[in-house]
Formats: sequence, structure tokens, C-alpha cells
Amino acid sequence: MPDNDMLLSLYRQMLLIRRLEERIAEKYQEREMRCPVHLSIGQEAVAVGVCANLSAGDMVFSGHRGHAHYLAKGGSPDALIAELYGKVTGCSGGRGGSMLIIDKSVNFRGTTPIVGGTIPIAAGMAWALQMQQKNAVVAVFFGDGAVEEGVLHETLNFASLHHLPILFVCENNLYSVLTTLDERQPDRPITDIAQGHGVHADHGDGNDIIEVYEKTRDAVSRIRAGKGPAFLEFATYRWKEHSGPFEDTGKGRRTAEELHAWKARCPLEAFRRQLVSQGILSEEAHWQIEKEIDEQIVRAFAFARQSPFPEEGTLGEHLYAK
Ligand SMILES: Cc1ncc(C[n+]2csc(CCOP(=O)(O)OP(=O)(O)O)c2C)c(N)n1
Ligand SMILES: [Mg+2]
Repeated sequence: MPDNDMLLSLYRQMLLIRRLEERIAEKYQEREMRCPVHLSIGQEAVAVGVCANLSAGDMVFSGHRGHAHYLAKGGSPDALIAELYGKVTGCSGGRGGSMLIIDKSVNFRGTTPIVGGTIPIAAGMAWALQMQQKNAVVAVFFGDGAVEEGVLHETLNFASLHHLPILFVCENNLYSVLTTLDERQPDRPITDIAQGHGVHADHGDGNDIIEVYEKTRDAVSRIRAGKGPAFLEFATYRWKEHSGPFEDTGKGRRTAEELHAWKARCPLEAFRRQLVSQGILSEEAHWQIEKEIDEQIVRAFAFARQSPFPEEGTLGEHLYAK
């Protein structure tokens, strides 16, 4: 079990991600953020529980739904919101938007909108770190939809063969846009795929932060001990529509009952109740954290709006490596 300081830090991070994304959803309707946004409200425990086991020298990759992963790896709310507003102070210089986040200062090594696109890049990075004897771990986040991409299977094979220091994290939220998992994949555990390649695999409740934390701690310690790659699948659920600030229960696919059932299993609320009942989080401390986070978010949006757009003359820069 993580100690009390760690528990409070996990809670604060989950709350920051939740409140920041709620504010993105509100402000998105002002049409000043012009990139698509894929929110992970409801999925915060996976990002936070995994990244809490990584150190500054470890690296993270993600995909189109990557805000939470960036923040959990120590990313700056200011730089994230500025990126969504297309501003030069954004973590990708305002050139990427929500789906193309990169910030080498915290070893968040990038996201792409191509489903599964960062999986082989993460393996390449893990291979480089292994050759350089850096003793660092690479974690790559992807959804259940990426399991249908050939590149995941090729990368599992390669990572297993070379004992790469890589953690594959599959956030299984049951949907690829509006198509259910059972419409897309045969009835077999996703972890069987990793095991078929000789990769150590485990699965858990992605709405239980302690379970995510502990399963990741075990997987990461295996990787650090030189036992090769590991694969974790966490069951979770996104509350918002696939892309955008609204809910999607009116589209004839996901039902209000299903969403309601998952909201009743809110990872943040469950954790808050647990911390309060164990006397780790007082009501007063809870409101203090809420207040500090609210102020942090107000500052991030003000920073983003006040920042300039990139200069037109720089349009051709950053296209090729020097
Ligand atoms: C290679 C590729 N195929 C299809 C798409 C269109 N697309 C974008 S996100 C998405 C759903 C992916 O689902 P999943 O991997 O489960 O992630 P989630 O959105 O549920 O977090 C699809 C099909 C894409 N961007 N790239
Ligand atoms: Mg999915």
C-alpha cells in the first residue's frame, strides 16, 4: 500500500486532471480551442496510477486521448492548455494541438492521432535506452482499439525478443468510437495476445487507483530487474463522447443506463471516500486541494489566452530534424 503522502499526491493529480478536463469541456464551446479534444474524464486512475511508478528519467508515449498521461508524467497545465489554444507557449509550440503533445522536459515523448502509432516508436526508444544502458523504462498508453492494429502485434514480438524495458498499458474502455469491443474482437482476453508473444501480462480494475498503482509497481519492478517487457490491461470507461465536450448517449449506441452505472463507479469519488474513511483526507483538506487546483486552472487558461500565436514566418520550422 502506498504511504499517506503518496495517496494524497495520487488524489491531487486525479483531481487536477478531472477539473482541468471539465474546464476544457466548458470552454471548448467558446470555439477558441480549435483542435479536436478527446477527454479522459472517468479514466484518470490509469494515467495517475501508472505514472506514479515512473521516475523523471523514464519515458511516456500516448495517443489521441493523452492529456491525462501528460499531466500524470509531470506535464504543465499551462503548457497543455496553451497547446490546445494553438499558442506558441504550448508544449508543442502551438503546432500540434490536443492529439500531438510532446514535452521532452518531463520525458513525455509524444502522442499521435494514428491509433497505435506510438507503440513501435516507444519500443524503438526502449531499445535505444537499453543499448545506452540507461536503466530507464518506457511506458506506452493505448486503447482497446489499438489491439486491432498490426503494429501492436509486431511490437510485442520485437519487444519480447529483445527483452526491451517497455510497459504496454492498454486502457480498455470497451469502445472504439461507438463500436463495442465484442463487435470488433473475438471473445478472448486481451492479455492472451501479450502472453502469446512471451510478454508478461496482467489485468485489473482501471477505476481502482490502488490496484492500478500496485499492479504497475510490480510490472515496472520486473522490467527494471531486466525481465523484459510487461503488458497491463485496465478496465475503465470514458464519460464523454469519443471526441468533444458532450456525452454520446443520444447516438443510439451507448445507453444512459450504461453511462450511469460507470459514473456510479467514479474512480475519483471512490478514492476520496476511501481516504476520508481512513482519516487520511479531512473535509477541510479536500476543499483546500479543490481551491488550489481551481486557482491553478484559472491561471492556466489565463496564460493560454494571453500567450501569442506562433509567428507566421516560422511556419516551415520544426518539420525536419536538423
Ligand atoms: C490507424 C487509425 N485507424 C483509425 C483511426 C480513427 N480513430 C481515431 S480514434 C479511434 C478509436 C480508437 O479507440 P481506442 O484505441 O479504444 O481508444 P479510445 O478512443 O477508446 O481511447 C479511431 C478508430 C485512426 N485515427 N487511426
Ligand atoms: Mg477504447
